[in-house]
Amino acid sequence: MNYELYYWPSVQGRGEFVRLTLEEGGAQYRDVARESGKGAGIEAMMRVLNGAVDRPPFAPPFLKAGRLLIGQTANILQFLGPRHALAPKALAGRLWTHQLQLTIVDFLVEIHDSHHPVAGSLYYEDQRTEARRRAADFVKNRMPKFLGYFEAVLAQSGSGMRYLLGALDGTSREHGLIRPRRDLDGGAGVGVRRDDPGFPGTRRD
Ligand SMILES: N[C@@H](CCC(=O)N[C@@H](CS)C(=O)NCC(=O)O)C(=O)O
Repeated sequence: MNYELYYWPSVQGRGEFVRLTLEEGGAQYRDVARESGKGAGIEAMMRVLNGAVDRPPFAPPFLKAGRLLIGQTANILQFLGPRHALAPKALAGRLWTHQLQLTIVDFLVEIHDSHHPVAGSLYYEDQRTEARRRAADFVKNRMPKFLGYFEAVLAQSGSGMRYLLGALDGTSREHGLIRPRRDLDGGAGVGVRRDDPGFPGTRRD
């Protein structure tokens, strides 16, 4: 199967969850918006987002897999995981994996919102005062709660604190945790200029 990943080319963002999973699964894929030429680039991605398909996604990332067009990061990972032996096949394990990924997505949103508490369409510099208040609460209450939860899951996974899913090495969900860590280390969201035309909040002045 040749996949087509669509995501904003100038940031890692949520696209990286999908990219890492495809890489780990050894899948062949095109990173369409990062390519240039006919049928590629941001224009190709915007055509899909603007409804040139039957079931348009709301936002990137989205993945074409044959005739399927799949949006929502956790949904894409839920599709890819079992296909590439990166997630359990049994229902209970799949649901648990998906549950963890959805919790990671919640965490990611809160990380993002601590830098953009007023609006995602405004730069961090335009909401610095509110961000300071929000970040203080995030650091005091929310971050320890999320990280404490993931540590507790790691501790009971029987993998020596290495994998949330225990015996399954290198699963797509482990990538889920890598991504927020990069954000917490000062990556996406902290005043980053996202200059892709069409990116929500891209300011032209
Ligand atoms: N819940 C979606 C969120 C997708 C999302 O917010 N994508 C961002 C880039 S990381 C975007 O381009 N959003 C456009 C918008 O919200 O208008 C997911 O997890 O995939």
